[in-house]
Amino acid sequence: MKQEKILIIGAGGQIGVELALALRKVYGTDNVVASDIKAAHPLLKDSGPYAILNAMDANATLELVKKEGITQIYLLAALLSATGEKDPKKAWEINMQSLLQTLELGVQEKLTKIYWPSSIAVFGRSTPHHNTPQETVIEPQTVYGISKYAGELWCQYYNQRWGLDVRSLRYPGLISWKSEPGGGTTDYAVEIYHEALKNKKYTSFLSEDTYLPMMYMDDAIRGTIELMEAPSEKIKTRMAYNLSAMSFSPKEIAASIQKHIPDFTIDYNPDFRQKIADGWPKSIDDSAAREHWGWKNEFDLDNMTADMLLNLKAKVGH
Ligand code: VAH
Repeated sequence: MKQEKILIIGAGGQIGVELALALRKVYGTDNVVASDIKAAHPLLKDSGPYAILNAMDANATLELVKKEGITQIYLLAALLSATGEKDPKKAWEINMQSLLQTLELGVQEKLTKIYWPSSIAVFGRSTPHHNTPQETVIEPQTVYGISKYAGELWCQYYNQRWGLDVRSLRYPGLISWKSEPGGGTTDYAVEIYHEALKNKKYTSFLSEDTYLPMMYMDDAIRGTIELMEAPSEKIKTRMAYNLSAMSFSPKEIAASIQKHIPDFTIDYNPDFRQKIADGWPKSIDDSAAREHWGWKNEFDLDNMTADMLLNLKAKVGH
């Protein structure tokens, strides 16, 4: 069987850094080329093949795919929900053009697989907010969500029309310590840990009872690789699979932190991101992923908090 060689586009982002490190453990360092529009993230610097690549540059991407003998692409470059609302046209352009170019390249170069992340941001106010089903009313209210839903439909089209093996997950909010989030509405759930260690207080930009579906990055990375390694016949949808692990509010994550830092305090000053969060589900039904390809989360709020604080203390020496 031909050795798989993976190109990660957008390897400098919150998911990309961790996915590059994890995929290198599975496929071998030299078989995973990390790329981003900017210089290598510190965790990727001097740790394997790296290329400066603009996800919008189709020619440069094709050249790199040919030069490196790439067989799979993980396309992670995107503007997230909060950033996207500040420049809707740019968000649509980047999120959609990069995907359409990658899908087209996948057919032309006969790539074996493509991964492209979607998000629970595809759901909007008209969607049932509790235990949101895999198939339901989908009317996204942010440009990010619109681009992710449109992208899911394009992935399904390229699979049905040309047989491209493209797979996708609707990630919830992701919490990580190795890599930094960028421009998301759920970023508060990462910032709070840093602030708890540094200042023992945090001002949340979402109100105290704003429940959102969330997941620890370790689970998200493992779930992504398990999806991509599942036999094709187990993948029953080429839209994106709902994926979830837990739901919590700022008040609940603060209480989880206070079990380790008793004098930690939180207050609330909701900003424009509150309106985005209010349009999203409170909890997700991910039974399809669990039944079709065996998805199962391993982290809940309290063991995530313990792991986050332990690793952040070691990383930043609080
Ligand atoms: C965002 N972190 O906040 C992303 C995610 C479900 C949220 O897609 O935009």
